[in-house]
Amino acid sequence: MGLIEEISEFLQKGRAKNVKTLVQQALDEGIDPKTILNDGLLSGMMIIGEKFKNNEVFVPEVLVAARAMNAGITILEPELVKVGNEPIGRAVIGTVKGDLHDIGKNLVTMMFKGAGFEIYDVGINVEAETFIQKAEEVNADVIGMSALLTTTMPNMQTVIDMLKKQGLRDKYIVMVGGAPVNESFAKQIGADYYTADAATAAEVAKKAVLEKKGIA
Ligand code: B1M
Repeated sequence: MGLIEEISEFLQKGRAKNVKTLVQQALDEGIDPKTILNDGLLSGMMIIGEKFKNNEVFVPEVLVAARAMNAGITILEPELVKVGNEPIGRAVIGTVKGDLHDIGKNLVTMMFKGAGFEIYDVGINVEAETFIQKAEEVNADVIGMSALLTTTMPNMQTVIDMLKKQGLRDKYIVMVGGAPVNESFAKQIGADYYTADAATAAEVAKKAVLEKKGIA
């Protein structure tokens, strides 16, 4: 079994220590951090997600796999986050109210850091007011929201509606993402951008901020 496959296997078993060790070993062997992330960690988590859906594994197994995923990401972070000198903008990022999933949100945070953003991670289960208050407090350019449940996706709209009510909608670039979210939902709720993955989110955010500031 190859190293990347082993990382995926250990992640599925929730063996955080092994995942950490093997991710470090893969980096030491010169394997591209993005390959480790996509083909090792994320592919392992996809398999767990599929098994969860089919009732082959349950919440405790998913939870330990998620811990192993976060452990692996911690080792990868310095490699994925190669920050430039000048912050290109500020972003407030969180998972919407009612939603406790944080792995995708953490990846988005990391990729934004890598793209040169100053990040304000407001965490999980975030009230609409909190996104807005934080954005106002730090003079953010971007509000990024993640949702993993069909039941929590509408809470993204709550934030956008609240921004409109407060006359703040045009002040911020609003970005949404997460497994159940898609382009048409993003349009429907009036978000500026939807992206399917964290790396693209960071690229799109950078371009949008530079355009808004008239730099690009
Ligand atoms: Co949950 N869960 N979960 N879960 N869980 C899902 C989401 C589910 C699809 C599983 C399934 O049935 N197949 C399902 C949702 C069904 C639905 O709504 N249609 C589900 C369910 C039902 C639940 C519970 C209700 C289960 C229960 O209690 N009975 C419960 C809800 C708790 C709550 O939030 N209130 C629950 C709980 C949990 C755990 C706590 C056990 C754990 C979370 C641990 C944690 O996050 N620390 C967990 C996990 C791990 C999953 C799965 C297996 C994996 C999610 C994940 O981390 N994926 C998931 C199955 C799946 O998604 N296939 C599932 C890896 C992560 C990198 O992907 O977050 O999608 P993701 O991020 C991607 C992109 O979406 C994008 O970038 C990333 C890739 O680069 N992205 C953005 C994300 N945010 C973005 C924002 C952007 C742009 C891109 O711009 C701002």
